[in-house]
Amino acid sequence: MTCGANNTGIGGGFASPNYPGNYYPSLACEWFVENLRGNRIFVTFFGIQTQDLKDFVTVRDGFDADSPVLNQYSGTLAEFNVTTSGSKLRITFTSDDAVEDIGFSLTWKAID
Ligand SMILES: [Ca+2]
Repeated sequence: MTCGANNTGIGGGFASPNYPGNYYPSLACEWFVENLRGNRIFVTFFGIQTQDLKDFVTVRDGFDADSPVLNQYSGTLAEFNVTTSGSKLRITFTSDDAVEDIGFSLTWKAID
């Protein structure tokens, strides 16, 4: 199942499919976030819960599939923040074919 969205502007939010219910198996989601004024992007993850070492949230510092990985997350994490170095962000969420959890929810905003 594909999912995800393009996000532009000064702020917003999104979550894994079906949040706060469990996400679905075999996901390949891609969210793109861009601040068109060129400001950096500050992201707040309200925790992450995925099947450890099977289902991953990957945050890239740019739009490309090979943009530098800021971090890759799996398992259970408490709330935390991530800040980009530029004005573009790509977040990928992938799940394998069994065992789901609630996934993640986040907000983002442009910062000076
Ligand atoms: Ca899984």
